[in-house]
Amino acid sequence: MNWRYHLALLLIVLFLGLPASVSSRDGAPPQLTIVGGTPVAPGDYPWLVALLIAEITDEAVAFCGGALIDDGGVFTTTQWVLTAAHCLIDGDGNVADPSAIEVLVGQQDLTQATPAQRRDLSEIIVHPLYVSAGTLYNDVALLRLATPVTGITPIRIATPADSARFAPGQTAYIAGWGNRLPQTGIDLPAVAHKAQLPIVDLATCNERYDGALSSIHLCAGIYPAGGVDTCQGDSGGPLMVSDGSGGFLHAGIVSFGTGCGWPHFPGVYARTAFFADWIAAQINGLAHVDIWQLSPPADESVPFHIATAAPNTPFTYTVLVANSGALLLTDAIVAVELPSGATLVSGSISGGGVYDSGTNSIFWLFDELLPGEVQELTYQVQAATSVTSGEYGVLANSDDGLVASDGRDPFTTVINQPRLYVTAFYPPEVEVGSVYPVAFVVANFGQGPNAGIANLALVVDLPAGVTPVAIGDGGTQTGNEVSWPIAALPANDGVAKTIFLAAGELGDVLRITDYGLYNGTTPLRYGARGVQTITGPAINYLPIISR
Ligand code: 4AZ
Repeated sequence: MNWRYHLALLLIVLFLGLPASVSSRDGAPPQLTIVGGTPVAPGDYPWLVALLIAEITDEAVAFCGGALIDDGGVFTTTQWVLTAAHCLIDGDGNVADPSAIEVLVGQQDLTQATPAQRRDLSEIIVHPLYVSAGTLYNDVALLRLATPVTGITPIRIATPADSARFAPGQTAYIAGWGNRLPQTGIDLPAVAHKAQLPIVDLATCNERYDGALSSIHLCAGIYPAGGVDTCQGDSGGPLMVSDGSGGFLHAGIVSFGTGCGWPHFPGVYARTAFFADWIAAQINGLAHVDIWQLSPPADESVPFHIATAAPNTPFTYTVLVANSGALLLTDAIVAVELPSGATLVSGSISGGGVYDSGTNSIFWLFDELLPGEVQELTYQVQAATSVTSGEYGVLANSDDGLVASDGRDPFTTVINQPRLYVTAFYPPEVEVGSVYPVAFVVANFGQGPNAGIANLALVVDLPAGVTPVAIGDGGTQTGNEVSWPIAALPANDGVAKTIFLAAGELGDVLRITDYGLYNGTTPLRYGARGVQTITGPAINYLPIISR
């Protein structure tokens, strides 16, 4: 039995049979949110569209947003909507049928939608490397309308050359039909809402998303205060920035976030500029190729982005190669340099790849890659200390000539070092008058003899006015901070630290968004998600009276 199993048992025990008591409350007042927005007026963002459930024809029911994008031809005519992949894919990975979706164009008010504004789709194109693994990666899709829209201004998509326009601190604009009251329920407006907020530095944002984000993501929010954000229902819609001459650029696609408008957790967007050439390839029917190398954890209970290994012990690299364009690719060459310090495990290369010691690289050749085809290639290496992926890339031939990709951010596998992860478990709703636990779980996913760590403290900032009924596991409270010393956390181990809080009154919201691990006063790792509990009604059981 490993510690994760113990943890699961512990959590089950925690949420059963708790003593009930009544005590005072303190919850944040609900905020109006897109989160924090105001109604869109006609003409504000003419390119803003809603994705509608096609089979509901007596009203316009929006489930996501999107944007009409410039196709490079006549500016006021386009057939293309840019949106998020996760709007179109169900939990089993099935892509929606185009006939199930309509796009509402030129109308910010769902109650005023006319049949002529409800447009059919002819095609859905989802990025072939879309991954949903806690964090969303490559959350990008295009919708081709059955007939072009004319007379509506589309938005131009940002390219890497525009990067100063969506640099940290720049003002961005968001709009959509998403939830305005995520703290306490669902309030989906009929009229789209809009707001403005700054772009947040990726490294700062990544502190709160546990390092899972990369340069294919973009964050926006008021940091650390929160209060303005996109939310459920805004997904797929545009994050816009100034183009410097009175217009807008499409800089991000609403993708995900922890909560909506929460302190410390900016909203996360797919970075449009990263996908600009992929988008252009779909619109123009061009060749395109993608490659992405990852070192996923062997154990499925470990978050996808955490890659650790023990010293001199084999672990697997996965290389995803996609024909992400519209044309057949031939004679594709995939080259992956081994990380410096790593040695190849003999016989571990999949799919006919060949190791060349002169270049310390593995090469795979493919006679043909069909449009949409994804090849998953693997090999194993081992190393004494942490390694970062070497150069990798793919080159292929097409009717457009050669196409190439250098892949994504390099990926580090942590070897023989601690890799800390902090998260929280809590009931989403609690009964009025009850006492309930919030368990903060600290895990060290590091592997190897030197991967343990000592002298940690878990520190939880409680919202003003919250007084724990009890603090378990040796924690102490000073002001609004509860802290637990953790003398040592061995490799591949974890602990839970629990506070017991009192539910307030019906509709109260309690949210803890700032907790993390410290070494002295140095923050090592912040909590990977926030805590939010909502107080529900107490259930009163009538006594059974026997006659
Ligand atoms: C969503 O689930 C979602 N706060 C969209 C945006 C954000 C969170 C969730 C950002 O569609």
